[in-house]
Amino acid sequence: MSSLQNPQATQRVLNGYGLIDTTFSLTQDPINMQPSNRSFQPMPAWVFPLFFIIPFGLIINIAGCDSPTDANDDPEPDEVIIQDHSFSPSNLEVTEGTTVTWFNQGNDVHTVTSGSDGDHDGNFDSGNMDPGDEFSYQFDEPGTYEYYCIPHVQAGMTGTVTVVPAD
Ligand SMILES: [Cu+2]
Repeated sequence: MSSLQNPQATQRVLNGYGLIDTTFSLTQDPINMQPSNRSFQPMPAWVFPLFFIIPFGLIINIAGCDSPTDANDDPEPDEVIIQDHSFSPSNLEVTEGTTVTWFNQGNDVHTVTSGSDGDHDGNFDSGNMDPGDEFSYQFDEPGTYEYYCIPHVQAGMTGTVTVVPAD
């Protein structure tokens, strides 16, 4: 039988088992067309692990996101959000030994600099923090620690960390 007498068309489809080539005889009634030949092309072996790796990676990403992502998130008890141009909360109370982390979620450069009225007392200084930067400091001694932002201290961008003794 020559191909002229039995013209065929091949359609490659992706179903749940992989790629399947389906060959139709064009001389058949198009309405009742049945596949006359099927060749099975199995899924490559490297595809199968992706079904597990991709969803698992997404779960890890979501679970790992415990730091605040925008200014509307509530800070954790040991976190301060830096906004344009304030610290939130501006007065944070922690127990001794706590490491406090500041997150710059504003659009400007800010600093976390210990002291008051623009006078640095030498305890801690973040240096310039670009948007997205963070700075941590561990408070080992009970007391009241004032700090300010160097560029914006005149605008009242100040904060306090109150460190209380552990029980
Ligand atoms: Cu500032």
